[in-house]
Amino acid sequence: MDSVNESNDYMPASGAKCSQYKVNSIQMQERETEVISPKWNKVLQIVLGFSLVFALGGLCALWTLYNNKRADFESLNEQHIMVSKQLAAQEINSTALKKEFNDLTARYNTLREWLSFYDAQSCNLSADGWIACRGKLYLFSSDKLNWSSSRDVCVSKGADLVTITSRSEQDFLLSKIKITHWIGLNDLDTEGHWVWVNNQTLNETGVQFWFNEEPRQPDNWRVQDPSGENCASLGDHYGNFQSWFDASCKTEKKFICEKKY
Ligand SMILES: [Ca+2]
Ligand SMILES: [Ca+2]
Repeated sequence: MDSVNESNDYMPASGAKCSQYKVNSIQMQERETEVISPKWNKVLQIVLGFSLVFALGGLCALWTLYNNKRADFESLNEQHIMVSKQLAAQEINSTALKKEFNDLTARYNTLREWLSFYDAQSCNLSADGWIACRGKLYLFSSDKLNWSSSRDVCVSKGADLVTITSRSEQDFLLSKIKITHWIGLNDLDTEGHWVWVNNQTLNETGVQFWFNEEPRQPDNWRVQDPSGENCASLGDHYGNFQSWFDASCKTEKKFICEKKY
């Protein structure tokens, strides 16, 4: 019985020890918690603080960026409106200038045609088909020959291929032809250096009426004739009779002779 009692006495004692241990352990944990919690709280507060600062900084940076971009946009918008207004004003000026230019061109062409008609009226058919006009005699051929043969025919008649020295002379000749004709202009001696049969250069005569649209003339086109285009004609085969064209001298065309009288 004593052993049983001893045993029974022991058990309660041992249980009390366990309980005490548990109590101690809880108290220690609580103390640790009490000691640790403020430390982690502080860390968390610092982290949160930094996060807030960064977040606010980011928001400020975004706001600043937005405002800068907005200011740039408004500045560009003002510039765009200003340039649009300037362009509109220039368009109006350009339209007005174009209209003025077209009016002037129309008046110029009307006056030129009238003068040309007047000049033509003052020119008379002379003997052997020659037309006398302002101190010169002109002959418009009925045959087609190459440039050299054309010139030979003119020379054989005491003349030469025509030399055009003024707008009114150009207009008079144009009023008399329906197809392309050789004239006395060539760059046979030096490519690109155009001279009349009387050795006058274009600078000396002061006028030239080359075709001024694409393909601009003279273009010394070599496809038809590898030696190029070294003789000039009034008009071309496509119906452009208002201008000069360089062509292969071997081409056969009608021609215009000229001599003084
Ligand atoms: Ca040429
Ligand atoms: Ca040509």
